[in-house]
Amino acid sequence: MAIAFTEDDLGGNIINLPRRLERSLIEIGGTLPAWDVNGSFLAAHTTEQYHIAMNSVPQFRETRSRLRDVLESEGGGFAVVRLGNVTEALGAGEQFRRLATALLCEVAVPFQPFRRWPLWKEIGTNLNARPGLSTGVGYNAFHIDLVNATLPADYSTLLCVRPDPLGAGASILSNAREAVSRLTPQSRTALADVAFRYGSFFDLSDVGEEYAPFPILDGEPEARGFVRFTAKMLTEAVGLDERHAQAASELADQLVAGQLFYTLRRGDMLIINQHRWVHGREPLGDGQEDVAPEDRRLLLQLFLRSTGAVSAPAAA
Ligand SMILES: O=C(O)CCC(=O)C(=O)O
Ligand SMILES: [Fe+2]
Repeated sequence: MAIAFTEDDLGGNIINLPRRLERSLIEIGGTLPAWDVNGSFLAAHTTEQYHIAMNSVPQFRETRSRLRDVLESEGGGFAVVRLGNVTEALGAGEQFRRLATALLCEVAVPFQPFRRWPLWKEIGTNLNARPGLSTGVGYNAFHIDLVNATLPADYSTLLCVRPDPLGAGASILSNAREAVSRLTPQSRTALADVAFRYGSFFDLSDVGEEYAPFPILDGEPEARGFVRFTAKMLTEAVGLDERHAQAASELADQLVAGQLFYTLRRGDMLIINQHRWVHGREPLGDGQEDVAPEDRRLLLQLFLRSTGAVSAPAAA
């Protein structure tokens, strides 16, 4: 049963904007130009234009330092920026998306690894999709996005346009580094083997190469490496032998033992540092058939690449 954590429980990870800053962002949102992309990355001239606009807001600097700190500091690794009032004023269309993109440019570079989807990829609610998939209505187990790429996105962002009107679908988050530290040395040794697989890989850009099989623990420092994990590999037949399946399942248990819940509200932007935290989703509320499709939960997803991104490990 999901506990809805209050802002006090998640404390430092929730970033509320001062009213004056909200007002300035609403003004700026109306003036930001459309973005251009260069290959799969936001074009340099766009990031520069957005950067100038954001820096013209004196109150923004404090919020930016706090955001960077929450995403990078010891024990940190995810943030919820509360943009509800900004969405209220700008709507959830182009102006709001530009503003959210400009905010994210202050963290890292927005990019579009899936060539066939727009920069902000819609994650709607599809009653016919497999329940555990991103647009499904079921439990979406702990994972990092782009797990089978040698260079997954450094950050994954989920922006809530419409929460589940049935009140469910909380985001789940867990500190993967801490979960790993609670495992036995034997399990950690097994997780460092190049023995795990998940998913298909096609039509992707700037995420390195397909990594199959991959190690869950890559032995890299936290800033560079990943806990390359998806609990979905445990429920889908991927030919794991017993020792590796056991170690992966112990990690999944530890992730659940340390999990946090947060139900995104309209305008909430969840940013996850994928080097440290895994994420997922609780099931949506029962009875989605009775909710009009245009009222069902809708998120927008965007990926970020840290500047000075490191080179990808060579896939075996
Ligand atoms: O629906 C959600 O809240 C999460 C979706 C997700 O993690 C994904 O699509 O990768
Ligand atoms: Fe995800």
